[in-house]
Parts: sequence; structure tokens; C-alpha cells
Amino acid sequence: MLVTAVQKLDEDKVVRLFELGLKEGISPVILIEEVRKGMDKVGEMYQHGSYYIADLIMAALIFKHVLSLVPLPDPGNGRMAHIVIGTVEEDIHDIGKNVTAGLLRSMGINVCDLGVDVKPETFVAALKDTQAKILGLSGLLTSSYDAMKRTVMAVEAAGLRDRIKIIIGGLVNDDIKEYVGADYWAKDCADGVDLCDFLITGAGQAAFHCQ
Ligand code: B12
Repeated sequence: MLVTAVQKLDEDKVVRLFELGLKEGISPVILIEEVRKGMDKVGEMYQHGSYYIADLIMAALIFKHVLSLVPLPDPGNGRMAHIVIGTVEEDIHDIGKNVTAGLLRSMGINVCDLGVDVKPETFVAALKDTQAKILGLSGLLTSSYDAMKRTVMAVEAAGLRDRIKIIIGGLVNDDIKEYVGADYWAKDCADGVDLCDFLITGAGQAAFHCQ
């Protein structure tokens, strides 16, 4: 129902169902995932020409509205971080990246979020600055795969590759991970958060499907 309401861009209904879900004790991660599936449908309709860019913007606004219903910790980018995260160069999609960063913070993981359209050299500078051991790259455009690859190459060129684990998220899969040269890919934020937890604390499952 939530998926269909998002697909129809029915903001009132989405908010009502999301609030109801929270009230019934359903995990925000599960509810967010339902909204994400609805966004996929909106994306498909845009691709097939039945929705326009204004509809993508509307979908983004609805997503931001539901996210405001979930208390996520204050950003507060600290100097020491476990993970540096950002959306790669020339890509401005940030909803999924923000959800992931928020969930990581809610688990007490220090996140340095560089925002969107982040250049490879900016990622490298932040990795040096924060001493982070994990780099999270988000990208939803086909062109983002090359930007991810350039970022991995910049990390290598800076001599940091051996100590950094690189996770990609967004519209990615195992082939993209191989192409980009990353260590892992995450199918969703829950997957990504489990993986980061494992890489930082060694807790949780030792084998991830995204490896
Ligand atoms: C909303 C949206 C927009 C909004 C973005 C608003 C914003 N602030 O982010 C706006 C309207 C700005 C937009 C613009 C464009 N968009 Co757009 N957009 C979408 C849409 C509908 C939803 C994306 C979204 O937010 N999903 C919800 C979030 C929660 O999901 P998510 O990003 O996948 O994130 C989840 C996981 O992937 C994961 N995750 C994400 N990042 C990371 C990172 C790490 C480290 C980890 C561990 C996990 C993780 O966690 C999240 C939760 O599980 C998608 C359709 C789709 N199928 O995704 C198209 C889509 C991505 N857009 C598309 C296009 C074409 C564009 C434009 C080029 C349109 C245009 N002609 O201008 C521009 C590009 C602008 C640019 N340079 O970046 C295409 C891309 C096609 C392609 N293969 O290249 C898509 C796929 C639509 C389509 N089917 O055609 N878009």
C-alpha cells in the first residue's frame, strides 16, 4: 500500500501510512525501504515517459517529508570519522546517501558526509583528514560508475587503498563493484549499515552477500 501511494505521489496517504507503521512499531528501516520501492516505480514511470522531472522532484519531496518523521541524529561532521561518505562527482541524488548516513550515526558510527557532486580529490583529502577506514560512495546515474572508478583510482594514487575499504551504494550491483574496483556493494542501507558495523567492530555476520 505504501509502495502504491508513493508511486501515485499521494503525499498525504504516504505520510498517514508511514506514521501508522511507526505507531504499530514497524522498524523505520523497513518503512523507508517500502518508500524506496515506491521511488523505484516513480523512476520507471519517468523512464517510460508517463512521469516528468517535476514528478521526480515531487517524489523526492515526499521522501524528505517521511524522513523528517524519523528522528535521525544531528550530522555534526567530526574530525575523526569511521566512514567518509558522499555522492560522487556530477551526481546530485542524496536521499539514499542521507538515509544511510543517518542510520550509521544512529548506531554511534562517526560519519563524515561530504554531500553531493563530490570530486575524487575531495574524498581523498577527507580520508586523510579524518583517518577513516571506510569510504562509502553513492551514485544513481550510469555516469556515476566512471566517477566512482575515478575516485577509487584517486584513493590508490594517494597510497591509501590498502587501509581503506570501499563500499558503493545506489543503483549498483556486483558487476559495477568489479568495474569500479570497490570492495563491496550494498543493496540497501540496512545492508550497508550491517557491513560497516562488521568492518568497524567485527560484530554481526562474517559473510555478506555484497562481498
Ligand atoms: C528522486 C529522484 C531524483 C531527484 C533527486 C533528489 C535528491 N535530493 O536526491 C531529482 C529530481 C533531483 C533527480 C534528478 C535527476 N535524475 Co533522478 N531519480 C530520482 C528517483 C525517482 C529516486 C531516487 C531516490 O531517491 N530513491 C530513494 C532512495 C532511498 O533510494 P537509493 O538512492 O537507491 O538509496 C538506497 C540504497 O541504494 C542505499 N544507498 C544509497 N547510497 C548509498 C551509499 C552507501 C555507501 C550505502 C552503503 C548505501 C547506499 O541506501 C538507500 C536506502 O536503502 C530515481 C529512480 C530510482 N529507481 O532510483 C531517479 C533516477 C536515479 N534519476 C534519473 C535521472 C535520469 C535523473 C536526471 C538526469 C533527470 C534529468 N533529465 O535532469 C537528473 C540528474 C541530476 C544529477 N546530475 O544528479 C534516472 C537515472 C538513470 C541512469 N541510469 O542514469 C533514474 C534511475 C530514473 C529513471 N528510471 O530514469 N532525480
